[in-house]
Amino acid sequence: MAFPIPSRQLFIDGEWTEPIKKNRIPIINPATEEIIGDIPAATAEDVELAVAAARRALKRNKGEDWASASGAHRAKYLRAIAAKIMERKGQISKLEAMDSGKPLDETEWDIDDVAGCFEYYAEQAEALDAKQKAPISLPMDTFKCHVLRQPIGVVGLISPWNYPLLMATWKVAPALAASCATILKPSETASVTCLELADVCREVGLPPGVLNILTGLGPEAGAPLACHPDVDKVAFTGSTATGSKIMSSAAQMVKPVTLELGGKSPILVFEDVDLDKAAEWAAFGCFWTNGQICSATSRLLVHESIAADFLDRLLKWCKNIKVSDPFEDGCRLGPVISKAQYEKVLKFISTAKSEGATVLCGGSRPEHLKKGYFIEPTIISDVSTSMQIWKEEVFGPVLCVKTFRSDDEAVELANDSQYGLGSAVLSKNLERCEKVTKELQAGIVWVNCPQPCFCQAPWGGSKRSGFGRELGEWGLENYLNIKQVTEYISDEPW
Ligand code: TXE
Repeated sequence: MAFPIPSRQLFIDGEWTEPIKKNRIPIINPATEEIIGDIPAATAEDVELAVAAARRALKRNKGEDWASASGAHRAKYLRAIAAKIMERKGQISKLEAMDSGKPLDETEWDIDDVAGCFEYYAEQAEALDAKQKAPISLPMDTFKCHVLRQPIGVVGLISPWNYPLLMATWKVAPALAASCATILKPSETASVTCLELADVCREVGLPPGVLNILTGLGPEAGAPLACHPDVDKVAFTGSTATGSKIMSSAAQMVKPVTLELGGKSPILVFEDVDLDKAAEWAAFGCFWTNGQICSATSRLLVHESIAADFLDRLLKWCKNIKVSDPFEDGCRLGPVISKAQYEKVLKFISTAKSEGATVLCGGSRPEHLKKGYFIEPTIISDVSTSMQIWKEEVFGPVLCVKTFRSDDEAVELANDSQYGLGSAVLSKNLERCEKVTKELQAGIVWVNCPQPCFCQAPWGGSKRSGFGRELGEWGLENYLNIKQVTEYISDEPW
């Protein structure tokens, strides 16, 4: 489907700004492999301008600057952004589908979630006003104490391509709610809708410099942003390898970071489940968004006694998943994001085969699709814990399967991972679910479902999946400095 891609520039200090080096990066539609436009490529020089603009925004118009604006004031902007996004939902969700290859109805839901997240953080900004100066009770009545929650300052927000606008929003909305001035660096692989967010902010009159958006390559635009001495905090979502680099450069300046990195999340299917429902959940948990979700439940652990019946049903489910152009009715799986990702996923599958695993379904491009980075939903069995497919994040529609005999073995296999982001437990026995939940090494445990995500609840991982939590009130705390204020209130000498 042809849909015009607006030609945009960088967004710095409230203005469209041509990158100093004038470079641009082509946009490739992953469903057709065609170049459909381009985005500006920022470099360190543009980062300088954006950081300076953000710094000015914090201090602009003494008394009315962004850093000390009330939460109620900021909430008005956040709500206006949400409303404008909903007004432009049709256009933005189509752009997202073309840029990322996600099915159109998925991108429509994503855009609803984007608006919902801005709305939610409007409420959080208002609630922050009420929390300011809340007294802390002390054991001595000669002192009075309260806490001030103040913006951390200028923040660098580096986001990935799998939910291009939503992942950016998970950072931008709480940072603005906290009164920070922001510089967003979206992924070069899918930046189109983040530039539309810039346009939305321009239309609603967000003060200049409060949100700057720099598209560009990771090493050229992301790295100078992350290690800029005038950036007070970095929030990053992406690969563990890049997260580690960001953490190293932040460590030089003792700069706070939050890192939301990769995953290899397990889904545990116990013997007492309803087989059909559980099969549907397992398919959804791994193949939703093409498995390109950090929390994709891509390791299926199923009780040995039901494994054969369960896999039968799961294979039937997979045959019903429609792989097609994202704009086709009923599409459930579009292409993966890029040629590089396509080749990477196929390489994972061929390595699994060469290591002795069995491909039960999928494993390649569907025959009816001659162009585009499409891969059939793939299920791999005969997997051992030493195989690459068991250990490493694929970030594609590939599910690997192992069986277990006892609850303890299931938990042990589930925790056998360098990652600790998501996990799901399917069982009718809620006592067991509670016990297993406590034992799983993960930031998120879903019981009798995988993948639901609500902006009110904390999101983040442990181990090599990173640290810090996004969303909910935790997401807001990421962008606040907590200042203790203690006053001596007695007339008596101390
Ligand atoms: O990630 P990168 P890529 C995983 C997934 C995927 C793999 C590679 O397994 O296959 O990572 O994807 C910016 N300094 N996830 O290459 O490089 C980059 O421009 C500062 C999991 O896209 O980590 C982009 O904006 N920034 C994940 C962002 O970092 C740098 C989502 C992420 O890109 C940089 C995406 C640098 N040196 C991929 N280098 C999840 N957790 O959801 C790159 N960037």
